[in-house]
Amino acid sequence: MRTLLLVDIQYDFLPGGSLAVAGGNEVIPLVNHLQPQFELVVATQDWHPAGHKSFASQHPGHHAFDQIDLHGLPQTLWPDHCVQGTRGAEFSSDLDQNRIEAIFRKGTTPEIDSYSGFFDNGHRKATGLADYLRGRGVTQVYLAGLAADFCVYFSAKDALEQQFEVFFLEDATRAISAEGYQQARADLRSRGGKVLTSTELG
Ligand code: VGL
Ligand code: ZN
Repeated sequence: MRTLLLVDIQYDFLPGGSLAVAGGNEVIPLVNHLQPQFELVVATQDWHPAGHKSFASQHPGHHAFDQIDLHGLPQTLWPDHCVQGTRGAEFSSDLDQNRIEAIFRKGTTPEIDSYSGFFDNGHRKATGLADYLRGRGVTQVYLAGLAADFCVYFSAKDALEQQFEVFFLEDATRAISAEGYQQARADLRSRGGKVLTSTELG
């Protein structure tokens, strides 16, 4: 049993959003087309309280994309994004949501960031996604969405650690940084993840 995991297809990660990923909008028609090929479609949603500590605005003297130490973890500082209840946190209205059976929110704890749909960045708290997927009989996780080098990558890594077979749908993602994505891609392959394009979907 396989699932399509749609990561963070939210306005703030799309052109015009506060943390826009170049070409992010281009994945939407593709994932809409892919959804009927999966028995189960699940989504993640970045869902930060206002004033989240991953926001550069909470660290005077720092700027967006600076690296800091946050309670012992390396943290990239981001522009304010995906604040609960704002339009930027909503899924794009172009995304077909009718087949999404469950939505897992992340990044809700103010003091810790959460890239993966499975765990926060300190691996302290699970979202319940792994147990949900196992409960549905899923063994294979196909990933798409934004951003390839952050939330899609960290979700894929955790899915591998959780013993799922992982398929990274490369043409259905876009990255924040091209170099960061090349590293992420190599790392996933070294961990046994498969990187493929949607045309190779059987
Ligand atoms: C993401 C940075 C901060 C993502 C979320 O969805 O890739 N990136 N929050
Ligand atoms: Zn975030």
